[in-house]
Amino acid sequence: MSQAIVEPIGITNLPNQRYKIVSKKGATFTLMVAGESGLGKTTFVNTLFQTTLKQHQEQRNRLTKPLKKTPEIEIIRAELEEKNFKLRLNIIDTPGLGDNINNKNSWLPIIDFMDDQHHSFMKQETQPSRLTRKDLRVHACLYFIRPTGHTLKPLDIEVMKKIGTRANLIPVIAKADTLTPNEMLEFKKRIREIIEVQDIRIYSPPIEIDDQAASEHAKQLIESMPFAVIGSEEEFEIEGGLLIKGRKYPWGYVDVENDQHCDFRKLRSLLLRTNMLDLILSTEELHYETFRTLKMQDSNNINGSNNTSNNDITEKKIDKFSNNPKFAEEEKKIKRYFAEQLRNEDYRFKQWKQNIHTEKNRLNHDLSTLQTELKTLEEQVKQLKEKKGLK
Ligand SMILES: Nc1nc2c(ncn2[C@@H]2O[C@H](COP(=O)(O)OP(=O)(O)OP(=O)(O)O)[C@@H](O)[C@H]2O)c(=O)[nH]1
Ligand SMILES: [Mg+2]
Repeated sequence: MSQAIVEPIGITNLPNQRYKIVSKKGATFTLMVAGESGLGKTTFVNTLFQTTLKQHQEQRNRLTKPLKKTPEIEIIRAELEEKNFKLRLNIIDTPGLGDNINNKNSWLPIIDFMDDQHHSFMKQETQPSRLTRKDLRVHACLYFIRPTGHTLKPLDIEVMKKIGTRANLIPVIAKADTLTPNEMLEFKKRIREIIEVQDIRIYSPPIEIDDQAASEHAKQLIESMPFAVIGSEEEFEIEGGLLIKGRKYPWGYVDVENDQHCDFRKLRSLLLRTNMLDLILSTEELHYETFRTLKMQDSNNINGSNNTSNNDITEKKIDKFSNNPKFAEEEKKIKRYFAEQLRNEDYRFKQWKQNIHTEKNRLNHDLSTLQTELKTLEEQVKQLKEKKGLK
C-alpha cells in the first residue's frame, strides 16, 4: 500500500530537528504495535493512518476491511511527501499476545522480528553495495496495556523488558474511553511506578536545554506517559456539522483527537513530528549498536582467540544463543559441555590442592627432623664445651 498525503502533518519539521542531511534522501520510519489480543492495535494503526493520510482515494486497502484478529505479523507501508521531503512509513502490526496455548512464548515472533531486522541490517552493511539495502529496524514499539485500572500482568512486564532492550519502547493504555479521568490518572501513576521498580527501559523524549518551547513539550510528553489512546475507524457528525473520528455512546461521544479525551494527538505528534528523528537516531546509536556489539562479542567468545570479523561467524552463531526455544536443545548441550568442563577444572584444582597439602606435610616433617638433628648437635656441642672447660 502506498498513498500520497493530502494535508500536511508536519513531517517537514523533521529536517530541522537535528540533522539537516536527512532531508536530501528523506527518512524511513518503522513503527511496531504489540500487546495482548483485542486491545485495539489494528484499530489504532488504521486510526493513525486515516488521521495521517486524510482523504485517501483508494479504498481497496486493509483500512476498509472489517476488523478481525491479526493472524500474523503484517507490514503496512506508506510514502508521505511534504515540500519535497519524503518519508517512508512502515507500520508493523503484530498478532495479539496471550492467544496461544503456551502464552509464555507468544512474544517470541515479535522479539525475533526485531532481532532479525538488526541482524539483516548488520549483514547488509558488510555487502559491497549498500544502495539497495532494506531497513526494517523498529524505531518505536507501542506496547498496548489492558485498561484494567489495576496493574500490569507478569507477561506485560516480561515482554516490555524484552522490547525495551531492543527498541524504543512506548507504553500506551489501550481503550482509554473505558476508564474515568481519575481512574486513568491513578492507573498511569501505578504503571509508571512498576516501570521504575521493574527497571523497564522506556523511551523518554530528550529535554533540549537551549530550546524552551521544545523542552516544555518534551516535559509534557514525559508526564503523559504511558499515553492513553482511543482508536476508531468511524467518523460521525457532531453539532455544527463537524466530522469527528471517535466512538459513540448513549451518553455522548469520545473524540480521538480531543486532548481532554485521550493522548492520541500527543502520541501522533511524538511519533510523526517532534521526536521521529530522535527515535531513528537512538535506534541507530543505541539499540542497533548494542545489538551489534553483543553479537560481535558472542562470535568472538565462540571463536576463542581467533577474533576474525568474518561475517559467516556472526551469521551462524547469532540465533543459537538467543532465548529461542528452537535452540533449547542446543543450549542444553552447551550448558552440559560447560558443566563438564567446570567439573574437570574443579577436579584438577582439588588434585592440585591435595598435592600442595602433601608437599607441605612432607616439608613440615623434614623441618621437624632437621630441628631435632639441630637440637642433638647443639646438645653435643654443649657437652664438648663442658668437657673442654673441665680440663
Ligand atoms: N472501547 C474501545 N474499543 C476499541 C478501541 N480500539 C479498538 N476497539 C475495539 O476492540 C476490538 C478489537 O480491536 P482490534 O483492533 O482488532 O484489536 P487488536 O489488538 O488488533 O487484536 P488482535 O489482532 O487480536 O491482537 C474491536 O471491536 C475494536 O472496535 C478503543 O479505543 N476503545
Ligand atoms: Mg490486530
